[in-house]
Amino acid sequence: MNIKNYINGEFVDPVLGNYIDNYNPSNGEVYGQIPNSTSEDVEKAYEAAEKAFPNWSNTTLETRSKILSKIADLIEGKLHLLAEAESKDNGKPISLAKAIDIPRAAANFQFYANAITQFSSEAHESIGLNAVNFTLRQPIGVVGCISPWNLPLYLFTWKIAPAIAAGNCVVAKPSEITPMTAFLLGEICTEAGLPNGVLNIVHGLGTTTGQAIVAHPNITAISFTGGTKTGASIARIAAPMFKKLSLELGGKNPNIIFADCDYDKMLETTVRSSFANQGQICLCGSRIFVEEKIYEKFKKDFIKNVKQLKVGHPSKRNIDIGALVSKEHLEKIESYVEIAEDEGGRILCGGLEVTIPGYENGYYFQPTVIEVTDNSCRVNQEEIFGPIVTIMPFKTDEEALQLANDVKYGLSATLWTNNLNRTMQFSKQLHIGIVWVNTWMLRDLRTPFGGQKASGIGREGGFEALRFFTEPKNICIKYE
Ligand code: TXE
Repeated sequence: MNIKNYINGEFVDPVLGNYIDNYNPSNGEVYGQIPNSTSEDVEKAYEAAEKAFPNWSNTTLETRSKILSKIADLIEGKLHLLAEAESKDNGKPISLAKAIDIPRAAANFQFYANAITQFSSEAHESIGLNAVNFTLRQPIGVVGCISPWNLPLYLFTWKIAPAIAAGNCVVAKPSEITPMTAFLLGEICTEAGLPNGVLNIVHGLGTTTGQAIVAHPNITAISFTGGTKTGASIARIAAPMFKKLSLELGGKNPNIIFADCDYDKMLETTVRSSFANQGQICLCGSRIFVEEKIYEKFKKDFIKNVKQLKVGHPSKRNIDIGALVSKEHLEKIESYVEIAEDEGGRILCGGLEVTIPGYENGYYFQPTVIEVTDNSCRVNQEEIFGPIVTIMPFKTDEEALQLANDVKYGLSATLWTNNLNRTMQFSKQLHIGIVWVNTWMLRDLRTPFGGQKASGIGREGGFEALRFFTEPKNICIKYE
């Protein structure tokens, strides 16, 4: 199936007529083409957005809210279609797309349909000076949203929903590796009555289409989720242009397990937090640190459970792990097994490609557990972003905290303990954006979402995203 750009409410070919192949990771075959848009297409998208902005930014909150709700309903109504498209494009189990990705995309729109009606600004009376200040929170104008391949519609809509709820018009680009559900979203937005030009979707490579969005002089805010290196290159272009930036980047998250935890719950959740979505979630706990007292027991039980995970074709019902997103990514994952071995890591299970009969050219890999003895090794310091986790023992709270923080990333951490003092000490001293205690990836959309250090700048979620997508202006009125 061939995809087109969605500009001004219409599906259009790219101006220069260039296309790139779209692969199905489950069998390695090309199953469609997508535009490789250039700055000419981005310009057209920008013009449509700019034209739509005066009306959309003056549309009542009630009307905006109704349209966003309608988009949410339509996404829910197309659950099966969208889940199938996501699974085919990305390689993730269809059951996962149905249970998580697509419902969450609907929830993103529903959440911001509600949130925008509750968003308010502040007033400050300057007592004794006969003046009153109030803050106008105005939409920015035309904003850029760029998203990755791991949770395609989920993360695409996580940016678009607050951007349009706040009254902006958007030029958005999904990952070229997983463009399909973004393409389908265009039709849904038209059906929901979103005015033409409010959302424009351009497809293409990061270095052409993505860069053209970032470098566009009049797209003055960029919300990006993706790799840390890409984030840095975006910042290099955007910073001298003084653009507002939200960068949601990689993670190398610690999963810290103490002997006093609820063991069974921890074990089950740790299997999930290690390998959900083939380990391709920036929040996966890829460095597992276990208190020495229970280390050997954990190692045995964890490996037993991991070995039971079934790798298979994403459309099959009884599988836990689908295909990796691309051949390049599969090769990257494989290279890390070699790196680990060279550095003295012990492969406790997995480590090999999997061949699925009938789908021999698909990108399948075993869930892999590596025992390491030194946190400074590359498999513990670099984001692998696949079905590979490391395990390592620790003795004291201080040591665990030091290991957890000793990495350039700072996105999330999971802590397993029933000790309240320890919970508070770790929560305060971890250099990260999100701490989960005795759970993983439990999301409340009102909470601030994002990381510290090389995991990015800015926060998404709740009112944080509405603050990002608005410009605060102080008005000071003096009276007599
Ligand atoms: O991400 P990229 P990739 C990490 C993970 C993964 C690595 C690379 O470690 O292995 O990043 O993945 C667009 N200007 N994460 O290559 O390249 C690109 O087209 C503007 C973590 O897919 O960062 C896509 O739409 N845009 C992550 C988006 O940026 C550019 C999720 C992300 O692509 C661009 C995914 C440029 N110069 C990968 N270059 C997470 N934190 O969730 C690329 N893009």
